[in-house]
Amino acid sequence: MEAAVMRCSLGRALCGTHREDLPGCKAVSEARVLVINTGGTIGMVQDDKGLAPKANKLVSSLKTMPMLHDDAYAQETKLCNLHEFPDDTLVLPVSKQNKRIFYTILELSPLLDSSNMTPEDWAKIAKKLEEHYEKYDGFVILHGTDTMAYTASALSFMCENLGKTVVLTGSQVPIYELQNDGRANLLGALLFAGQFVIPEVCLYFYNKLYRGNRVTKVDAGSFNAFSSPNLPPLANAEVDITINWETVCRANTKKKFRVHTNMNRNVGLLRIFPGITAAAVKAFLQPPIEGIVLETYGSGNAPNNREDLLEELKRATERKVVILNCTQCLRGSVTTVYATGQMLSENLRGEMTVVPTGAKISLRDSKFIQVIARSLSISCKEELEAVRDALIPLLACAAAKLGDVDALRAIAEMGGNLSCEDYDGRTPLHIAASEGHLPSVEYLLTSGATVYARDRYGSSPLMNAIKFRHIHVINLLRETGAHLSSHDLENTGTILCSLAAKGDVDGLCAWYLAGADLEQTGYDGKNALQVAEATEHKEVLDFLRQKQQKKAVEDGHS
Ligand code: ASN
Repeated sequence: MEAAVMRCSLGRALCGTHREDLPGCKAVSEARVLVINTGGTIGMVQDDKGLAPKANKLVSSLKTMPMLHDDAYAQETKLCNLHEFPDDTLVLPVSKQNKRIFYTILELSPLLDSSNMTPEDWAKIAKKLEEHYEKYDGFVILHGTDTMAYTASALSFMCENLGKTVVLTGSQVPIYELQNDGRANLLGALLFAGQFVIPEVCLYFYNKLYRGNRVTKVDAGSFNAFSSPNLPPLANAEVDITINWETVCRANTKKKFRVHTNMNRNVGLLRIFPGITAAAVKAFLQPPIEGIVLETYGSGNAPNNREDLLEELKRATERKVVILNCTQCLRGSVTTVYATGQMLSENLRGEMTVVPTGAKISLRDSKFIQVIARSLSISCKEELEAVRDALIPLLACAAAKLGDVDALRAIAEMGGNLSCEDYDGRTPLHIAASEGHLPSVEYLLTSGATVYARDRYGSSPLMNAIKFRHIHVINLLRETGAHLSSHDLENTGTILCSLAAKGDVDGLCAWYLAGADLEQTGYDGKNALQVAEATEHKEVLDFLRQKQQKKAVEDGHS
């Protein structure tokens, strides 16, 4: 047992790789997911009044399900004590994509049937996301199906500059029953949250990943309970997982993630129907109502022979009630908006279907793609797209290596996804960060590149910038919300000591700016300052002492 512990810690201290990279182990990368359990049928049991949520039962039950918990591996990790996992952490078997996903279950209290949920509960969930945002790679929210689409939609607007995957899921039948949809839904949600950076609030159900603010519950009696009639799913998980990357909505920002929990409850939904009375509309629009979504016919039509109705709407707008016109149809959209206020006309989180205006650069316009298409005798659109998708990661990574912003822009205009990965899972942002090309990093961040991408070696763009000591890039990535993960931090103490021993101030400074704690100890219990004192590197000593004093002052203030 001792030998096993030693072998693991030594392997970790020496090369900072994952435990399954040790001799005789398969190279596997790791991810951590937080599962926030809010309730819903997935965790319900039958009591004398019917199905009701049952607290403190899910974790112990999941531990008995091999597809959702690899117990043998969990025992081994405990033995090696490599991670400081919170209680209630489970681990999936290694995925097809060679990922090991650890997930921790955070149970809210009380667990709710989602019919009982209110905006206060949405705020509670959003605050949990904010609190744990840096500690996890992705998030799953277990939720009842009845109002899951409402919560998903609300959360999508409450989460600003989201950079990580958030997936809501649940089930129609409790996970404890023999034939249920909970196991597959939870597994699928974990695989998306742990393996892909889809920076949206999504809803996963019956093999499909939907945009949270486009989905609706359509079936009370089928496992295939949700639909997103006006937007194709973001991804399908069947034999293979296919992600519709072009549809994925990105924050395109250099700003950090934040949540908004201040909600206005004085809003309502008014559906027009033949014969609706002006009195009903008037009553609905009375103070304190401040905004309504008006569900009209077809492409935004309402009776034009009903002066009485229009009069009530007009009076309401005069009182500054915001009225948003929305169609009752499942597909298509309205052509005009009655009255818009604040940011209602702006597409904030992909909630609107944007019809492209003006000339659009087509794939065929690209000289480069044309030449390749001709030499490969390609003519149809699908084949052209396949060529583009195969070439773009290489072209974009090459442009990032050169720091060629114009080339990156041209690739984006061709319809290329600048968050694409090369054969090593490296994105253009990884490459630009490694090279220290600040303008390219800046351009990529404002064009949807994610700071949370990890290559096949588990490295993030921030880790690459640290490695090559690109201070400005580190600062910019940090501004955008990049942070060291708990996995990155596992070996930091030893790395800092080794930099101190070598007198490498730039290296120490890079780690410091990236958010590392300079006082972290290495494998032998010493910290970088103690090593610097022993090796007498003056510059390193000055730097570390100065930072130590700064920290003491800050701690004194807090
Ligand atoms: N009533 C349940 C809920 O929404 C329905 C479900 O989860 N299938 O919590």
